[in-house]
Amino acid sequence: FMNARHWYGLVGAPTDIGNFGCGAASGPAALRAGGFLDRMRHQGIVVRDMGDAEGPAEGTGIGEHGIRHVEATAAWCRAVRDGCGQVLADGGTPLMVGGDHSLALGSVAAASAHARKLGKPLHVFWFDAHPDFNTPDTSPSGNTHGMPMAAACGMGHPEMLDVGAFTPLLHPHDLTQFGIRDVDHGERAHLLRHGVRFHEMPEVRRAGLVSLVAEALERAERAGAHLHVSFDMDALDPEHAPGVGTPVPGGLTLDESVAALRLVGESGLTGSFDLVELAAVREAGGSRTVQSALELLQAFLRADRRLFVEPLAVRVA
Ligand code: NNH
Ligand code: MN
Ligand code: MN
Ligand code: MN
Repeated sequence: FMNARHWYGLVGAPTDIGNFGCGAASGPAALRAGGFLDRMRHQGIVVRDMGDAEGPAEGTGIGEHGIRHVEATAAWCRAVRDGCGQVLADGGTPLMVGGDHSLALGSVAAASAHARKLGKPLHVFWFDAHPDFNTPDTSPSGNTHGMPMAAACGMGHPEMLDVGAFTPLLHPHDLTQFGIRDVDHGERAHLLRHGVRFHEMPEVRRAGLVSLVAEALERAERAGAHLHVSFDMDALDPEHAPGVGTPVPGGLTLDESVAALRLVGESGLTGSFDLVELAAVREAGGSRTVQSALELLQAFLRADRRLFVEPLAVRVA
């Protein structure tokens, strides 16, 4: 009979077009070289490697409001959208490994289209030092990796709004952010105006990451949501993840992040996952950031019991 075993499909996205030169293009190769697939296989977790999405190697220049490489960003996002969309269409859960965080617009576009087809709302959990809720007119840098969540919520450059089959892809109320500690002025105004739940570090320290995540999981579960989880490596304190483009002190510990992702995994609600901004090449000599990434993914995947459901015939034999 049909073996309905749950599976994850790794979609690599080797670019740093959203923050040109930041080093995140090396993320997928670094994770594979770090032994990710073997390590999972040894634990009975099958992750299929779908290979890397492809997009422009060069930037496409600086446009209005100083926005950088928006056409190239959109091209990469479309490739990621299609790669993740294929995994979803084949019944798997996409695991997008970046690459910079602009690419989450592509994975969220795939997730949102899939959720809509199933008649489910999309909820997003965003682990990051940054909300990535800038629009071209609030962005201090013009870098598109600071913009994907505003774009997903229907605000931004037309090229970015056009990545999805429809817009908005996400209701701001259904976006929950954790680990936030570097918010731009106009960005904060947007977040507050649109009612995004963004848990900044003082609140995380007061309430605890795990309990904030548990609360958000309850909401997602009540809503019957497709949950998309997006983990920016700079959510972690630089002690645990020095190899990122924009390190910000005072971040999440590896332990609390592992505990939180374990809870997310246990919920069985996750329909798509990103791990981004892994710029291991920025870390002198070491592999601390890759090790942290491996631990996070392992914690999440091992907790997802859907991966371990054996075919019924085997269980009753
Ligand atoms: N908020 C800044 C910007 O928009 C920095 C964004 N950097 C990130 N985001 N790494 O996660 O330019
Ligand atoms: Mn980010
Ligand atoms: Mn960030
Ligand atoms: Mn809502």
